[in-house]
Amino acid sequence: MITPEMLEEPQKVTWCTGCGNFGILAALKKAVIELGKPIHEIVLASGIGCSSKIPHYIGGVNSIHTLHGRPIPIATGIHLANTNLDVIVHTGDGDCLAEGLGHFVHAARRNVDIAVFIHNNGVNGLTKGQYSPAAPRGYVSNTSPPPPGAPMDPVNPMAQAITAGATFVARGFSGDQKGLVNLMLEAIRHKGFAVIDILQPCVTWNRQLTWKYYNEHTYALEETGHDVTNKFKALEKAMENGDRYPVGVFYKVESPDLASGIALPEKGTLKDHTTDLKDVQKIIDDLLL
Ligand SMILES: Cc1ncc(C[n+]2csc(CCOP(=O)(O)OP(=O)(O)O)c2C)c(N)n1
Ligand code: SF4
Ligand SMILES: [Mg+2]
Repeated sequence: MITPEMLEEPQKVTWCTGCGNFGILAALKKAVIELGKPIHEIVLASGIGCSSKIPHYIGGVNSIHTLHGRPIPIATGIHLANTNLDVIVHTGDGDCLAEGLGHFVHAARRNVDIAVFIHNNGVNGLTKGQYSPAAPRGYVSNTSPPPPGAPMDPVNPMAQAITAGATFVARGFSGDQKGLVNLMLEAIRHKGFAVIDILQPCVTWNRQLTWKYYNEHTYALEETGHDVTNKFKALEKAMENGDRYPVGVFYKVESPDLASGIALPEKGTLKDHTTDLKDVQKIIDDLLL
C-alpha cells in the first residue's frame, strides 16, 4: 500500500555523516511499508533534538514536531482523539529522560496505546554534546569534565518503563536493521504502551559509545531463552551490569490500555463526537450557582 517513493525525504537531511539516526530512519521506513496500513493512519510525534528531526525526513505520513520533552502527551492526545491511528513517538534520550521523564513514566503507567522509539546516544547531540541522563557514570563531556566525568548513574529507560507499567519493552541497535525493523513492527502492532530503547551512536560528540563498541558489546536476548512474560526476569536483564547489552524484546504482556478504560464514544472515536453546546452551558451554569 505504501511505496518507498511516498516516504522520500521532503527536506534535506542535516544529520552528520555516519550518525546512527540514519539507521533508525531506514528501519522506520521499512516498518511503515511492511505495516500494510493506509499512510494517513500513521502519525509521528517528536520532541526537540537531532533525533526529533525525523518527521522532516519521511514524507507522506502525518507528523508533528513538538516541544522539548513533550511528544508523549501530544501523542497521547492524538491517540485518544482517534484510536484508529498508529501513533509513533521519536524522542532523544535527553528529550525523553530529562524534561520528558514524568510524561514517559505516566504514559507507561496508563498503558497508552502508542509506540515510543528512544534514539539513545548518551548525549544532547543537537546542543553540542552535553552529557545526557543516559550517559554512564564517569562519562567525559564538555559539561562533565574529568575528574570525575558524569558524577551520577544514568537513568535506565528499560527499567523505568518495566516498573512503571509499560507492556512492551525492547532494546534495539541502529546497526541491526533487520532486528530493528522487526522490533518496530512488533511495538507498533502491540496494544498498549510500547518502548524501544535504540542504541544510536552519535559520531560527532560521543567517542565512547561508538559503532565499534556496540558491535562488540551487544548480544541477542532471544538466543538466551529469555521469558518475555516474566517481569522480574525482564527487570533483571534491564539492570544487567557490565558492558554487554542484550538486544531484543525484554518484556511483553497483554493488559487493558488507557482508551479501553475511559469513557470514549461507543461508536466512532472522539474526533467524530459532537458536543451539544446547551449541555456545556448547563455545566457552566451549575458551576456558577
Ligand atoms: C523546553 C526546552 N528545554 C531545553 C531546550 C534545549 N534543547 C534542545 S535539544 C536538547 C537536547 C537534545 O538531546 P536529545 O533529546 O538527546 O536529542 P539528540 O540531539 O541527542 O538526538 C535541549 C536540552 C529546548 N529547546 N527547549
Ligand atoms: S550531532 Fe550526533 S546525533 Fe546529531 S546528527 Fe550529528 S552525529 Fe547525529
Ligand atoms: Mg541524545
